[in-house]
Amino acid sequence: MGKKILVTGGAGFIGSNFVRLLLKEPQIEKIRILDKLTYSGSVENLENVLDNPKVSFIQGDIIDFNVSAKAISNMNWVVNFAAESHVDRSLFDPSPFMATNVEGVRVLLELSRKHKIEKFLQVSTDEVYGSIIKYAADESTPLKPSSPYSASKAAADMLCNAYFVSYNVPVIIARSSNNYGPYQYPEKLIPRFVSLTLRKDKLPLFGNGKNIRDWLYVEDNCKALLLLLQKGILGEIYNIGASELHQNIEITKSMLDILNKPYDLITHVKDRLGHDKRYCINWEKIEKLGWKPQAKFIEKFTKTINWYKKREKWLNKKTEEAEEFYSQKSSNYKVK
Ligand code: NAD
Ligand code: TDX
Repeated sequence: MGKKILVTGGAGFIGSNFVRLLLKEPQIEKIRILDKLTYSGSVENLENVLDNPKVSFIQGDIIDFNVSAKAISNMNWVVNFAAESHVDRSLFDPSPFMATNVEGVRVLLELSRKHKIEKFLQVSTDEVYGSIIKYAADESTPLKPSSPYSASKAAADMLCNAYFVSYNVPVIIARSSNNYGPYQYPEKLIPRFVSLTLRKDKLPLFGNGKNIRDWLYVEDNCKALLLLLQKGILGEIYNIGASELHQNIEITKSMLDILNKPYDLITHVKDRLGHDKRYCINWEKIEKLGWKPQAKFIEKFTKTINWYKKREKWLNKKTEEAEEFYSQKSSNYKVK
């Protein structure tokens, strides 16, 4: 029997790439997407997907119990991508992060319990470990989130564990590193900098630009998530990384090389508050299930940059909105 799957946040960056992967998977009989369509979600991200008869779409908020109940009914699996996902926005106003990323997850867990869902996959992040100056965090490393965003994701992980232990809700947690690839909203480093470069604007590198992230191609992440649904052990946590550790300044210079633009577009600006210096995770646990990232970094990074370059009109439209946040709010963190 095929599986019916609810994908929350399926109109966002990783969610829309995941739905595309599911469409190639014969085991998947039905895909239902629940998405609020916040500023970062868009049905444009689901071009050539929504007309597939396997796919249905509900616009709604995961916090809304009745909407989520309707979305979850008759499903076998739930994958939760729905989240407020941008660190800088969480520093400006944490409240929507607590609402969606914590209370929203509670609603989905409660409904998964009620509807006897077979598997609930929570898409978490390597940011829950905080800055890892040396070595690599494994799944038992204590959580030390630095931003309201990562604190909200850590809280959701704890809630998932509590629902597994207390109510046997069949939860699996995936902690992925920084994804890159198509359909990412241009508030995030790579699409933002491609867009600003094409507009001949300055590239605001936070602080000294030496912060390190582990860059994982989105398709590899999606394959890992699918594998966890198929083979992951209930109640367990799995790190998903690529061991592609690069400083932001290196990423920026490679991007400028690919676009054949000068380095003097780079401008160092005031650092992000609480800016994590380095993320690095050990992903041997998922490797033992039979997953390895396939992407060759420079090849997929170049492909990603060219994907955005070809969609300059779309990128420009999104950039107008994204830059409004940075110009009006980000240097003016709210004190509540
Ligand atoms: P995104 O911002 O592109 O997408 C989030 C999606 O969730 C959007 O479509 C948005 O409309 C939807 N959404 C937001 N609030 C909602 C709500 N209350 N109800 C229903 N839908 C709602 O984010 P992304 O980069 O695709 O991240 C997806 C998930 O992966 C998030 O949970 C994030 O924490 C996690 N993650 C992301 C990365 C990364 O590098 N992008 C890395 C690790 C983990
Ligand atoms: O304009 C910028 N200048 C800059 O120097 C932006 C947008 C970012 N940066 C730096 C900050 C980070 O060190 O680049 C790095 C990457 O920043 P983001 O793209 O904002 O990602 P990050 O904060 O690392 O978080 C991302 O990866 C983990 C996602 O946004 C999260 O949702 C995910 O959990």
